Amino acid sequence: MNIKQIKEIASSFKIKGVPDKVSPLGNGLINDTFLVATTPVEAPDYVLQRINHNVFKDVELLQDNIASVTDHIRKTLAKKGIPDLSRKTLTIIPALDGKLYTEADGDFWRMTLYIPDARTFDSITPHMAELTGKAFGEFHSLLSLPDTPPLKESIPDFHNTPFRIRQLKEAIESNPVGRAKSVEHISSNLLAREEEMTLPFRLFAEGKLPKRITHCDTKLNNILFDSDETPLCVIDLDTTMPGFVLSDFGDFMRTAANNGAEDDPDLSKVSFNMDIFRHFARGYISTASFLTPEEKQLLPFGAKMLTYMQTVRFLTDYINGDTYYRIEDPQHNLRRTLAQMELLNDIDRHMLEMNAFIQSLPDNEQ
Ligand code: GN1
Ligand code: MG
Repeated sequence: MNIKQIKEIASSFKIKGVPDKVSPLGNGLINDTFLVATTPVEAPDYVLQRINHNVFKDVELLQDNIASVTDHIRKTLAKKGIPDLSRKTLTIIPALDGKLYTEADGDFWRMTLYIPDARTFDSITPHMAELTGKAFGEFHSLLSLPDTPPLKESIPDFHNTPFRIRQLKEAIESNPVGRAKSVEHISSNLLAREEEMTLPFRLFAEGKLPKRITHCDTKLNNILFDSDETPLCVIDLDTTMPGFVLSDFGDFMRTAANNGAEDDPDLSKVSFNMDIFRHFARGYISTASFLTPEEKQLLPFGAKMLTYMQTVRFLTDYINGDTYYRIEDPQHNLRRTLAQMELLNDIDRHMLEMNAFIQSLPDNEQ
């Protein structure tokens, strides 16, 4: 794919101005993302993405979901009189034929408006974590309103822990590239925790835990911050679908409260940051007015379950021969697995402390 082709694809969307410069954007593991700068300078810039069709089988459903979410958020914020809406949620740019995506040479592409002077982070301060917690509580509140449109699952069983465990067992069983034996000490450790890690799914089946609309990829680098380091909006809405709020809370903790990197080769750098946890949790609970006592109590468990699930997913991809995540070298998924496992162990050590902190917070400070 060369620059000229990418510019041509950009021109098949309803853009203002003419595509001028194309550069790669972000570091997502699934889609390919480009910033398309336009001339004249007054014309907005755009984010063009090649959708990973291997992962997102139904592009129409995917884009309809995202449009439902962004429309709902925009309308609700507008009713509240909140200004600057094009910085507070993503704006989908339709293709010239009116569709929410376009197809070129068997690939699917989509476009959103680029939000200038905003950025993502790989680590944040406690103060920013508290503001981000508030923003997430608001995001979940907006998507818990009675007029929230129903969403479908863009990836069926995406944050379904029992399903992810089944996938790991299947990978070990079929052992397609002969790696299963070399990681048996890790897989057996993970599989021994099956009962513990599937608790929310049993509670849901018993009617004791609700599903709401959740983002399902609340990693730190999917949050856009304004130039004053306040959170603007959540991006990467691909996996927004019904789920447990503990899952979004937990995925944020997994990434923002890790003192190391998701794939850190130096395990001594990987540890859980309680200060980030406390600030985020305080912010989140202050705006998440819908939380039931069970949902609130399970928030720390979310950090554990999401880190566990990500460890299972990275290990499964390693055993399967790296068919899912973008990798930098053949050991990358193993490195990710080990780093996530290290974090999981440290989260375990902090569970009592986290639970006590959550219980000490008033239900809703609003
Ligand atoms: C993927 O594309 P990205 O980096 O936002 C993945 C998430 C994982 C994450 C791990 C659709 O997200 O579920 O948590 O990598 N997205 C999909 O870094 O599988
Ligand atoms: Mg992303």
